[in-house]
Amino acid sequence: MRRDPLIALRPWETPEVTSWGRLPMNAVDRRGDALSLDGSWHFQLLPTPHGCSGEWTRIEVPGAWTMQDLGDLPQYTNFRMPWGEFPPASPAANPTGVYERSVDIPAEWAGRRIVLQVGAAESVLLVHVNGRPVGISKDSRLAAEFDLSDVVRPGDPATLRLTVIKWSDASHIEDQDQWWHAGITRSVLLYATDPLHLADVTVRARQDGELRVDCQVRDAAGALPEGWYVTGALGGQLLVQDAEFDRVNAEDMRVSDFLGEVRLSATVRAVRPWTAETPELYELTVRLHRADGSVADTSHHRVGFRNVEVCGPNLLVNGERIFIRGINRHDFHPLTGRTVSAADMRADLVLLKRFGFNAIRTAHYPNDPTLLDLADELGFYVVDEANIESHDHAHEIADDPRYLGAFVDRVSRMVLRDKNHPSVIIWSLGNESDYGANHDAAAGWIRRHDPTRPLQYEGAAKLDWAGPSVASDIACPMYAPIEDCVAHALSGEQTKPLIQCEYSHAMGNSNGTLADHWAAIESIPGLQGGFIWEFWDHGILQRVNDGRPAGRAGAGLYGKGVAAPGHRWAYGGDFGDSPNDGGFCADGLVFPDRTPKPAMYEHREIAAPVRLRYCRGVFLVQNRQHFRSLEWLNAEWCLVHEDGRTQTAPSVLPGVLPGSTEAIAMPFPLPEGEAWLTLRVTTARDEAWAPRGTEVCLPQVRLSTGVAAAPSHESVPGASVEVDGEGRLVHPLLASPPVLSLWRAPTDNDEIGGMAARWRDWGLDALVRKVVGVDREGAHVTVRAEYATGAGIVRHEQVITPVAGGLRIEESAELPEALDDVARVGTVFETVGGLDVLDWYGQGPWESYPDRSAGAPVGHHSLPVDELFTPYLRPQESGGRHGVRRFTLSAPDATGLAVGLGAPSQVSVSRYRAEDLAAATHHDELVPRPGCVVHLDAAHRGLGTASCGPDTSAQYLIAPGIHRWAWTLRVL
Ligand code: IPT
Repeated sequence: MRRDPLIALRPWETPEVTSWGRLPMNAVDRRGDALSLDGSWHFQLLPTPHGCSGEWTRIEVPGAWTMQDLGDLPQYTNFRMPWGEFPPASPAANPTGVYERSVDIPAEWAGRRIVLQVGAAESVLLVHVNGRPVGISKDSRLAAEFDLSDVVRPGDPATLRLTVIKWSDASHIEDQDQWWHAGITRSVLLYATDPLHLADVTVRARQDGELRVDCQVRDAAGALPEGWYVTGALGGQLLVQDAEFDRVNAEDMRVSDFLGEVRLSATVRAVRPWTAETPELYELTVRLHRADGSVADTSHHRVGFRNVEVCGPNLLVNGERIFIRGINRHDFHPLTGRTVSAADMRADLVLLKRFGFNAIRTAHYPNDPTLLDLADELGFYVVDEANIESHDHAHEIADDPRYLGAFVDRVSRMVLRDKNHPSVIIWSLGNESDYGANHDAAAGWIRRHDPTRPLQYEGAAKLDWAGPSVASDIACPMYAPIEDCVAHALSGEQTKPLIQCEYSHAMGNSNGTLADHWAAIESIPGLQGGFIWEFWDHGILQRVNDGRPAGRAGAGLYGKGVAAPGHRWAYGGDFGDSPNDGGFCADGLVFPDRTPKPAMYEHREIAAPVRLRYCRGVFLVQNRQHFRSLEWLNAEWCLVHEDGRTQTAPSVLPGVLPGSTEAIAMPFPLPEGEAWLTLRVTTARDEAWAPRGTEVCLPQVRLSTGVAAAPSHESVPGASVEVDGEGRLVHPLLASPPVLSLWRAPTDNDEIGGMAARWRDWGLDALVRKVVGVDREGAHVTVRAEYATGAGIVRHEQVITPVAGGLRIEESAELPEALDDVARVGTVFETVGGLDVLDWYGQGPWESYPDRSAGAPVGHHSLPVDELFTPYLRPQESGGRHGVRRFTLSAPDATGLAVGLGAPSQVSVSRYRAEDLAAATHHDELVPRPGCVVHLDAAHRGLGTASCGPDTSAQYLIAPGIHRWAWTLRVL
C-alpha cells in the first residue's frame, strides 16, 4: 500500500479534495437493473491508512465495522470531537478498513459502460479495482459512482478493494450528535449502461398539471452520435419535445457535441395534485433512443404534481398554508448502527403516519434514498438536509476557504440526487455549523439550480428571524420558547414562516407543554409548526457479559421497548468510549426497537384530523386537514359515565370541508352528572400505512349536567384507626404506611435542567420524618409530622377517620416559601404483594403528566401493574397517570384495595421506589419489588423539556404554601 497514489495524496487531511474520479451525482435510479454486491466481503482493519496488511476476516456489507465485533467500537459524543486535532487534521491512530471481494463481470456487459456505486462510506472512500486506483469520495451519506469500463473486462473476474478511512478532515464537518461509526453503511452495486446514456433527468411537475422533464444525455465514447432523441410517457400520455428547447435539431450555438439537452413537457388534465394528505403519484418513463429508434437507456420516475412557495410569513403547499407536524429522523438501527433496510424505513414512516406526523427533517444528512421514495408514496413533507455539521469548530470552518468546496459539493450533490421527489419541499444547508461564506456559496448554487423550492438554514436564520438572508427563507429556530414565537408572530415584523427545525426534546420522560405549543401554532397566523427532536432513542443492543454490540445476531432479542435478559440498550460510555456524552443520544419518541413512547399518543391527539367540541348543547366536528374530506375515516361514539357504565354507538362523520366545522348529532340523551364523550376515529378503508379500522385519534369532550352527588364520608361509630408509635397507619394491605413525598426519580429534564440538583441540595430525595404529635379525638387520629429540608421545615398533617368500608385520610402539607419548585406534593405508600392489576377511572390508558395530558382520554382503564411502567433507557420517573379519580389494585381472586381521590390526581403505581429508579443507570439493573409503590399526588410538577430547551411553564410548577388533599382507602 505504501506506494499507492491514493494514500500518497493523504486525502484524509485535505479538505480541498472532496473526490477524485467520481461521476457526477444524478437522479437516474439504477438500482432496479443492478448487480448487488451486498453480502459477505473479505475485510481487514488496519491501525492507520498506512498500515501494513493484517489478518483477513469477513464483514457484512452494508455494515459499519464498529457494529460487527471487529475490534473498533462505537463512540457517542454530542458535539465535541472525539479527539483533539484541529481541522483539517485527524488523529494518527486512524482505523482503516479494507473491504475486498471478487466479482464476475457479466460477459454480456461487453461494450457497455460499467459503473460501481458505493451507497455510503464513512468517512473517506478509496477505490481500487484489479490493483488500479480508481477514485476517492467523501460525504459519508451520499453514494459515490465510478466508471470501471476501462479497468474491468466483461467475462472475467475483477477484484474490488474499497478502503475506508475512519477519521479525516471530513469528520470535522460530520460532527453530528450521534454515535461515531465507520465503514460501508449502504448498499454497493454494479450496473451497466449503453455508452449512450441518460446522465440526468430533472422533473418539474406543478399543481396545475404542467410537467417539464429536462434530460441530459452523454456518450461515454465522447462525442454524441448523430440522430439520438428522447421520448417520455406519463402513464398513457406522451410527452412532447419542447420546441423552445429543441437544441438538437435547431441551428443553435448552444448545441454541444458532447452534452445533449432535451426538454420534454406535457399538460396533464384534471391532475390529482400531490400533498402529504393525498400522495398521488404518476409513473413517468423517459427513453433515450438511437437514430434507428432502438432504446439506449430508460429511466423511471414517480411524479407528484405540487407547488411549494414562501409567501410572506406563510409556507404554502398548493396555495394552502399547511401545518408542519414534523419530526427529526436519523438513519438508525439498534443492531447495525446506521444501516437501515427498506422494510425498516417503511416501518418508521408507517408509525409516524399512524401518530399524526406529516413532515420529516432528515437530521442531519441526506437519508438513505429509499426514505424519500417512501415519503413520496406515503405522504410526508421533507426538509432534506445536507451532511454538514461542524459543531465543535463551527465558527472556524464556516469561513474556512479550504472547506468551501466541501460545502458546495455536499449541498449540490444532495440536490442533484433528490430534486425529483415531490416530498422534498425545503432544502437545508446542514445543522449547527455557525454561519459563513461557505454557506452562502452553497445557497447560491441551490438558488440557481433549483428555484422551485425554498431553503433553510438555522445557523443563518437564528441571528435575525426577520432579516433578509441568502441562506434561509424560513425562520427555523431550535428550542425557542413558545412565548418568543408568539411574540415574534404578533410583533408585526415577521417576514418569513416560523417553523422550528427542532423543538420539544424527547429525552426520557419528556415533551411537556407540546399541547401548549400547538394551541399557539393553531391560533396565531405566522406560526406553522416544527420538527420534534427526535424520532429515535439511539440505544445500541449490547450484550451485558462482554459489552459488545449484539449486531445482527441480536435480531428479535428485544420487544416492548426492552432488551432481552443478558442485553441492554447501550448509550454513550457503555462501550468504554471516552470522551462520551452519556444518555443524550436517547432522546427520541420511540425506543430503539421502535416501540412508541407515551408522548407519541400526545402527539397523535394534537395532530388529530378530527376535532370535537361541545358548545351549548351542540356537538361540533371540525376537519383539521388541509386538503381532504373526512370520508376516509369512520367513527364510533363512546359515552363514559362516572359510575363505570360505558355506552357505544356507531357514527357517521359529516362531510366537512378541510378547515370547516359542522354540527353532529350525539345518539345518547345527555347524561346526569359528569360524563365523557369520545369519538373513536378509525380508518374507513385500507391505507398504505394502516389497515382499515386502525385507530387515528380519540377526541373527547366533558359533559357535565347538574352536580354529581358528593360521596358521603360519614364516620363509623365504634370503628378505630390503628397507628404505630410513630403515628404511621397500620393496615393489613399496606407493607409500608402512607407518608409525605416531595420527590420523584429525576427525569432527564430534571437532571440536565438543574432541578434534580436543587432537590438533592434541599434533601428531598431522603426526607426524614419527625413525628411531632399523634392525637386521638373520637374516631379520628390526627398525626403531625415535620420534615427538615435545606429550604426550611415542611409541616405535614394527616387526619385519619374510619368510614364505611375503610378509612378517609385528609392531608395537608405546608411548604416554606423557599421550597418553590418541588417534584410533587402527595402521599406514597406500598402494598403487600399479589395486587397485580390496576383498574382506574381517569386519564389513560397510557402514561400522562400534567403538562402532557392532552392525548389520554378519561375512561375506565385496566392494566397489569407491570405494564404501567415506561422503560426509559435511563430509569426515571415513569408510568404516571393524570386526572385519576379512583382506582383499585387487585389480586386474581378480586381481593385488594380501593382508593378514592377527593380531586383528580396524578397517580403512579409501580414496582419501584423513586430511589430504586434514581440509583439505576440502565433498565436491566432494576429489580422489581413484590408489592406496589403507590403515589397519590395532590400536585405533580410538569415534565417540560429542559434537557434541551425550555422548562415547563409556570402553570405546571408547584407553588409553596399549603396543599390539601383527601383520599379514601377501602378493602375489596
Ligand atoms: C441540537 C442538535 O441540532 C441536535 O443534533 C441534537 O444535538 C439536539 O440539539 C439535542 O439533542 S443542537 C443544541 C445545541 C441545541
